[in-house]
Amino acid sequence: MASTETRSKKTKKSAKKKAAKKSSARSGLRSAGSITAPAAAKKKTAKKSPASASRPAQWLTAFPKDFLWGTATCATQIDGGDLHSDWAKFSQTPGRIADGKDCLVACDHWNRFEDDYKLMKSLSFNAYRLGVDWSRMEPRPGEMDHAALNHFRGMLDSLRKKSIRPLLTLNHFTLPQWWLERGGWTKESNLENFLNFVSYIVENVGDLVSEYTTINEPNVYAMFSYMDGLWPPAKKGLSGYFQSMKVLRNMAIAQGRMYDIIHETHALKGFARPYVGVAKHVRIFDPARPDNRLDKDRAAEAEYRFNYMWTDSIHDGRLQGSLGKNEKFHDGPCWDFVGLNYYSRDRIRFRASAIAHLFISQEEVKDAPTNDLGWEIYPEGLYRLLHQFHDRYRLPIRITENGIADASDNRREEFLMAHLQQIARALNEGISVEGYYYWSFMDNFEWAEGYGPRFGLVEIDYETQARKVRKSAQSLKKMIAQARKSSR
Ligand code: IFM
Repeated sequence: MASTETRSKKTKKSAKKKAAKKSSARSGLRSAGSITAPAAAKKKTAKKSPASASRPAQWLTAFPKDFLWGTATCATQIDGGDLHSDWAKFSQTPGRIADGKDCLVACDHWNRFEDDYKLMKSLSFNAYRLGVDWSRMEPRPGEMDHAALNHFRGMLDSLRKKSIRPLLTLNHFTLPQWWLERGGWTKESNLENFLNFVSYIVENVGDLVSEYTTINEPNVYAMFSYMDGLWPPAKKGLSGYFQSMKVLRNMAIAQGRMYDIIHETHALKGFARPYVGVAKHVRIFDPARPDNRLDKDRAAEAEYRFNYMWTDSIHDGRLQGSLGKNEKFHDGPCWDFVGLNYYSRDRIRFRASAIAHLFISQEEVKDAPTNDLGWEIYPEGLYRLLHQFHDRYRLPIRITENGIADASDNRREEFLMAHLQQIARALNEGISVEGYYYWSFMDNFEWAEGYGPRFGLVEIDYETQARKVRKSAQSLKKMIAQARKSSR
């Protein structure tokens, strides 16, 4: 929650400090990785990275044969060509995007998907989390674009032919501009439009996909769009805060309805049994001053509100915390698996002036490695969160996003290794982790930050649209091969 407050400030600062930070960030990450690595892994990785070792590193044996090795993307961030979304309009508004560029072309993936999927296959991935934009499918209310649907079916079919299992995200921030103008997620009465789109998609592609992440990062959307004014419709202040709670409440209600629609449609149409989760952005919240009572209290509040309030609601089928008064909206849990998007840790400090943020502020990272955006790199956080979510919900877990903005590609291999080691550690302790989807397959449009941050395993030259596989992607390919070779 508090991360937003300092995100844009940190981006600017990190650009200035980037060169100076690079070397310390690298060594810091190395130590973070080895501090948190299982003892056996420490020995193996001390001299040689597992990517270059001839014998598989011990920790890679933790990954089961059927583990899903994937990457993740989002339609708006890579596709291009969708003129009817709120982001098409917002990104063309002067002053909204850091580099002044819009998302109208992005990586032109909509036209280049076949080549991109071939590249994906060549890197050994067997899973892919992708999105479909509602604004592309229903550009005007009630007018479905059947040609766009057929094109999208072609994309799914191409994945199927390559034995890459799709995990489909039904809402990844972007909305049709017409729906936003009706009030978007703030009005419960609007949900009918969204659910019609969901039924349409599931009925028409359910033969090609059976795994869904319904909504991507509900909290991040509510925060950036309604509390911090950084994303459309750019609301903020106290009234924005109250609207953000309505957004989260309506998204939880939508989750219940989507869960039923997907399961019922698949049964009715004789499609494969579906598997439904969410992609939830989760963070570690630690007190900035470990012994300070107020910091500890605010860190616990941030953790509950950001990590758990929404997921507790969809797990119980009752609206919890600021989302409602425990009203029932669904018969029991409305997810089959937990999807975690993990990037970083926030150090939380009590701040009397942060009224609209419930006195929660985020301390700048000074003593730890960071990515190009200034986000702390903290691999052990993934292990801690895997334990917390496992203990709380007892459901299978997928890491639906985890990645690093690293334009130089100097830190990505170590980042991957350090985080995968934390997953191995959890697997060895009996936690069911089914898959890992690196964010992102390719560089892309990073929302209000524009095209600056480079998260991709594949580098994009936006002038020519040329794709170049990064060195770290080849290292990950080797890790996957070794894991497969050695898995139990
Ligand atoms: O690019 C985003 C994505 O859309 C949602 N999760 C975090 C990523 C990196 O910021």
